[in-house]
Amino acid sequence: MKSFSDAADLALLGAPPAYAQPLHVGRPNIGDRDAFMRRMNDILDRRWLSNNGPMVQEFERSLAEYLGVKHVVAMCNGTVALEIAIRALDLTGEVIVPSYTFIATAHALHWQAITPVFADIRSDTHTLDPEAVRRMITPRTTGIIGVHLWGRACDVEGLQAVADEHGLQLMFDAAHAFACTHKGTRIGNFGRCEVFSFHATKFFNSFEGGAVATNDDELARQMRLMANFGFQGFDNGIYPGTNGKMTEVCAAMGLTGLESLDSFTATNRRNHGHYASRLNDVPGLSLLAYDEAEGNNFQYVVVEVGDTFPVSRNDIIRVFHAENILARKYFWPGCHAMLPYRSLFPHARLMLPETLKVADRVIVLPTGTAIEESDIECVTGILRLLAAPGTAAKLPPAA
Ligand code: T4K
Repeated sequence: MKSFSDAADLALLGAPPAYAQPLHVGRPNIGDRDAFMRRMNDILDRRWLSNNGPMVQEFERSLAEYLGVKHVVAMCNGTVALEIAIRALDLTGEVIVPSYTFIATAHALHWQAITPVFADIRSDTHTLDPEAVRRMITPRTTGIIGVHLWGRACDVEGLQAVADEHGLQLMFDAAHAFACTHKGTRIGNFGRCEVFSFHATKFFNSFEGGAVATNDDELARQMRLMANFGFQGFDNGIYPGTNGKMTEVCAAMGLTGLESLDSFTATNRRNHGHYASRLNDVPGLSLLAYDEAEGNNFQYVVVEVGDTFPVSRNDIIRVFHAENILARKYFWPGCHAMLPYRSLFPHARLMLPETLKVADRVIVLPTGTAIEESDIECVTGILRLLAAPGTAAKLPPAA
C-alpha cells in the first residue's frame, strides 16, 4: 500500500497514484451469492418476473416486519416512490424541502408541477431546521418533506409541530435511513409515510429499488393502485397511475441483502471506528458522529473541513481524485444551485446560509464491505499529510 509521509508522495505532485482502479464511495454490499442464485432459479422456474410476484410480496412482508410498520409498498426506485407518495398525499402548490439533499427530493415535486421551496438546515445536524421551515410557509404550502440525511433522523417532533400548527402534511425522505431509529423506533413509522431507497449505492440494496412505509391503510391502498397504472383488477383502470413496480429479481436481491443486514452494518460501524481513530486528533477536520443510543447503518463517512484546516475542501478532493480515490462532495452545491431551481429561484441562497456553509465543507469517504482497513489507512494518511505543516504550500494551483 502506498504510504504518505511527504508531499512528494502525492500523485498531484507527480508520484504514481495510490490506486490503479478507482476506490469508490457507494460500492455495493452484496449478500450471499448462493442464496441469491437460488432465488433467481426460483424466479425463472416460476416464470413470474414482475407485477406483484411472490418474491416482491415476501420482500414487502419482511420489510414491514423488520420496520414494525403496517404497510410497505415496494417500488422500482426511491425517486418514483417519492413521486407516488407525494401524489397519494395530494400535495399541491408548494412543498417545503431542504436544499441540502440529493436532487431527487426536489425533482419528485417539480416533476409533478409542485414547487419545491427550499428551507435551511441546522449546521450541526445537517437536517431541516423547523424554524426555517416556519419562515417559508405561504398560503400555497401543502406539505413538508423532511430528509433523514446520512441516516440520522431529522427533528421529527419539531417538524410535526410546525405541520400540525399550519395544517400541513408531513412525510420523510428516508432514502439513507433504512435500519436506523429515532428515539428507539425504526424510521419508517414517522409522518404520514416514509420513503426508502434500495439503490445499488445504498448499504442495503435491491440493485434498483425503493419502498414507502406507512401505518395508514388507505394511503397504502392508494399507493399500490398508483404504482400499478391505477388498475383495480383486470381491465379496470380507475386512476391515472404510473408504473412503479419492483421486479422479482430486485426483490430477490433485497431479500438476500436482508439476511446480511447485521454484517453490513457491523462492517460500516467498524470502518467508521477506524476513520474516527485516525482522524480524531487532526485539527480542522471533524468526522460526523452517529448517536450510539440509536440504531444506525453508518453508511456515510462524512468529514467536515473547517476553516482552520490548511487545505480547502475542493483541493482535498483534487488530491484524492489524483490518487484515484473518488471521494464525493455530497450534496454540494445544494438543489437550489442546480437547474432548473437555480434559474427559477435565483435568490434562494439568501435564505440558506447554513446550507451554503455545510455544502462547502463536506467530503464523503469510501466505506462498505468492499473497503479494507488498509484503504482507510491510505485515505486518512492523505488527510494527515495534508494537515502537516508545509504540505499545503507545495500543492499546484487548480487549473
Ligand atoms: N433521496 C435521497 C436523499 C437520496 O440520496 C436518493 C438517492 C434518492 C432520494 C433517490 O433514490 P433512488 O431513486 O436513487 O433509489 C448516487 C445514487 O445513484 C443515488 O441513488 C443516491 N441517492 C445518491 C446519494 O448517490 P450519484 O449521482 O452519486 O451516482 P454515481 O453514479 O456517481 O455513483 C456513486 C458511486 O458509486 C460511484 O463512485 C460509482 C459507485 N457505484 C455505483 C453503482 C451504481 C458502484 O461502485 N457500483 C454500482 O453499481 O447518485
